[in-house]
Amino acid sequence: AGGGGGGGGEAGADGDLIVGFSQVGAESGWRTANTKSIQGAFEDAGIELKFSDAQGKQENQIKAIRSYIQQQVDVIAFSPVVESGWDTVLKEAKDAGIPVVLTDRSVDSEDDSLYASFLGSDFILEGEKAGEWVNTEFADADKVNIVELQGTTGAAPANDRAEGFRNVVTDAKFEVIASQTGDFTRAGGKQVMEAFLQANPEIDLVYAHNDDMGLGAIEAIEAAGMVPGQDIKIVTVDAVKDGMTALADGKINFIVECSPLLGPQLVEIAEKVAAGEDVEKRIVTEETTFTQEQAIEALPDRQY
Ligand code: GYE
Repeated sequence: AGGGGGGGGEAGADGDLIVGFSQVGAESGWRTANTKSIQGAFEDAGIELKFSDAQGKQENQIKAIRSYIQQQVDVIAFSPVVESGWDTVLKEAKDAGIPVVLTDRSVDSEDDSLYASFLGSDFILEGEKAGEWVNTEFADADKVNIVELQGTTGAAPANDRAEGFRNVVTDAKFEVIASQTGDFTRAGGKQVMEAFLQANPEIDLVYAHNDDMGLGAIEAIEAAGMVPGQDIKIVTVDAVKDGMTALADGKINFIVECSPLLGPQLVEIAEKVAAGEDVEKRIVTEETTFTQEQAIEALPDRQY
């Protein structure tokens, strides 16, 4: 990789290429599957991947990116834990001539020349899909009390899934009576749901920004002597195996898919940008939604 001079853009054969990747952490089933997909894809391609886990901290990601710049890797990829605060370090990468690929989550930088490409889901659309199901499911209801388990504060999927949901759940009969972060973890979802249940006797629906928090909410609802999926309906995002199992069991009512299998596409993008080829600035992941019947059907072949 790199060799002398500009750092990026000088790689020859794949065997030569070095990619540095900074992962968010290991907060959810989704994240574990994402890490596996990325590590597996680079291994299959015979490309050296330097991997670091930021344990949910932006400062750790910034440190990792700076160290990749110093090591003159050919490409830097990362999944930004939060949306804001990246301009300085992205500028450092740009000045060093190292292309950056945003993976899974985006940044809110005004200057899109700071990165080569953004590969990941449309989180606003995911929130809208959850909201459309809610509109249909509660078409005949007079009043619907919703509690929301938000993802990590400041993270693109938390911001956008909240926004998308509110874009379509607009009827006056719907009220989000409580909304708090559960940090995308099962423990966080459980803890916040316990507090929601104590403070609000009438909850009709949980909107959880990921399966793990929905699974935590199920535990809290059951501990309170209620039946998840019946007494309180639950809609989540991701469609990882544990979430799909809960959906098949009727404990979750609907899941919007968010695919973590970004590895093979990331390899392709990294090879192209390292070779100085053009890539699309935005590559959107294709996704579906699941009802209980669809979950039962999909589960046997589910990879993650
Ligand atoms: O939905 C959640 C994970 O950024 C899309 O992060 C990802 C989200 C995913 O912790 O489970």
